[in-house]
Amino acid sequence: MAFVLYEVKDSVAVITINRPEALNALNSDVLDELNAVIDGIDTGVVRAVVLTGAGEKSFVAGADIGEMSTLTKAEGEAFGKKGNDVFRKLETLPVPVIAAVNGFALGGGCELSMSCDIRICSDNAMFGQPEVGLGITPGFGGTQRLARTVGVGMAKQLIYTARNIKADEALRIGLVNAVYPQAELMDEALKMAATIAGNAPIAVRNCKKAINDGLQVDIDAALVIEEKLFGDCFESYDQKEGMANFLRKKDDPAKVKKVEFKNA
Ligand code: CO8
Repeated sequence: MAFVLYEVKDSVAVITINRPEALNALNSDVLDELNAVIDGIDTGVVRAVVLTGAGEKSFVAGADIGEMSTLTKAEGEAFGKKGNDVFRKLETLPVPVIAAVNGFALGGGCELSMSCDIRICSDNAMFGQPEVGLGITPGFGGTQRLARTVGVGMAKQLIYTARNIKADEALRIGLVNAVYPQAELMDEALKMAATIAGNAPIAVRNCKKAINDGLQVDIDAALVIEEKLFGDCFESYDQKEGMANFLRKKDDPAKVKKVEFKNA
């Protein structure tokens, strides 16, 4: 693929938006390729995904302004749906996705990062929803996910003012979980992905589903979702071996070992 790179190593996948000459801006071709890459992820093998942008300047500097500039109302709505469908597919991917935000995450770039489970960034990262300065609204989920991520008041302030924020402010408002020097960002993302990949895959997947689905409903319904996904873990090899390992350790600390979870 020309615009999206994909590699898998040791059950961790790395997706790289690869259009550095346009700061990895999302045009239709990039979105189509990202969609195809997500469709191709084998979640029987891949246990965690890292998403980043090519180069050291930009994660994704937004949707492609040139492509959007001549859209009709109907085409604008269709383009918004195209992005929303791809981002929602990423958000509901069964395995966790870590956004390693290595620079600009503006407009559609900020929105793409918010479709990921976890965001970490480099110290040169910049986040923002500059759309109202371009005469449009955030259209790839920003009005919805930013409010859900940093709270309604902060989201409204950022969106209405179109003010971009640096990494330290993104950390302070909870938009990212951690900030690293640029040179360390990918190693840290891969380390976190490896930690996730080393845990019981069915349990990790069920946690993601419980959190995501539970946030869409009231607390009583949410707890039922949790109960079902909790129950679903039982009778698996991973549950039996994970618990047996703990009991063996209690019995004799010399028997301590790292459980090799089998995703079964
Ligand atoms: N779209 C297209 N091209 C872009 C974009 C973009 N979003 N961002 C950067 N580029 C291109 C530039 O045009 C330039 O290309 P060229 O070399 O051919 O002139 C190249 O990338 C490098 O950019 P700059 O020279 O501008 O680099 P600077 O370091 O001077 O500036 C900035 C970097 C500050 C990131 C600047 O490029 C910028 O402001 N970019 C636009 C950021 C922005 O406004 N993003 C939001 C776009 S709107 C959006 O994402 C809406 C999402 C929802 C869509 C819903 C559809 C209906």
